[in-house]
Amino acid sequence: MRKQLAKRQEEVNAALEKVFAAGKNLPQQAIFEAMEYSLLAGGKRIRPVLLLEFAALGGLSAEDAMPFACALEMIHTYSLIHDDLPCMDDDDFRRGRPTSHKKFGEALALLAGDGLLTAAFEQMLSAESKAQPANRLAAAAEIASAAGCFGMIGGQVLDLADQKEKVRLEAEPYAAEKLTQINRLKTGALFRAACRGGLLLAGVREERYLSAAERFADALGISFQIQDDILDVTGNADALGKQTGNDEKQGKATYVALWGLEKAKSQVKRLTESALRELSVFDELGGAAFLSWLVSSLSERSF
Ligand code: GRG
Repeated sequence: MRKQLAKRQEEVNAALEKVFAAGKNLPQQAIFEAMEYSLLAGGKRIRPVLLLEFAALGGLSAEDAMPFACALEMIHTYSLIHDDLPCMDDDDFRRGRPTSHKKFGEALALLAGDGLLTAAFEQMLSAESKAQPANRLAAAAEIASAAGCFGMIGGQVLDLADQKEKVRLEAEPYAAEKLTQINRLKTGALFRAACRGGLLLAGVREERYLSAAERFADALGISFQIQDDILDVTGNADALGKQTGNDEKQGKATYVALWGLEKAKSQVKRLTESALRELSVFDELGGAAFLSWLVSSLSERSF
């Protein structure tokens, strides 16, 4: 299973390396350099791997799903670049390197994010793939909606508003609900897009599969975010490729601040079990053994 993940990650990396190859000798090559600097800096490639696996459940090959997997990773990378900017989280390190604005300045970092977002749509609409046009459209619409104001951007807006007001940690049920509402959008939306998008791209339209994929992604997205909060406290900066302790420094409302480490860890376990249960319906499509392994190993990740 670990080998299968490494193989998938390599396939995604190889495809991402090709995306901007044509820009290298153009007068505006600086933007291609900046986009590749963040895109090819590593990263676990979880979202594209999820998309490829859900597409495979619907019988679509990794090759034909790859433009959409790349698009999702490009959207994710744009969000990291913009989230690190001084006007947002103001972070200096990401994926083991100085952040985009530290390396290229704010203006080019902003444009690198814009360029990646735009190129993601170009990938979905024009890259070679045998996926049916109607299925490409359905998957592209799913991903667009997840990345936009009903999804990730909406979550970021709520997060910024809450950082200003400071979520009231003492009122536990209220704060946990609020945090989950934010994270369902900020983190969960791209996970949902990966899982549902992969199925839609493969032409799967049965509601029982699409809704199981959605519940799976919701549970995985929140557990991934809780684990991210835990690692900000207990993780190693070298392994994570970014500074730790940032959440506390910025006084952020996180699951660890709200619950403490032990409860946060038990919630990761509970949500992982829920995610695993949702995969059973996919036995009808040949089974999701690799996805089960992936979800379990993500719950124990240290980076
Ligand atoms: C549109 C500016 C803007 C922001 C959207 C997604 C997001 C909000 C901000 C990114 C920062 C952040 C902490 C998001 C939470 C989701 C998360 C845990 C991101 C890290 O994802 P990984 O661990 O990163 O998959 P790699 O580097 O492995 O791809």
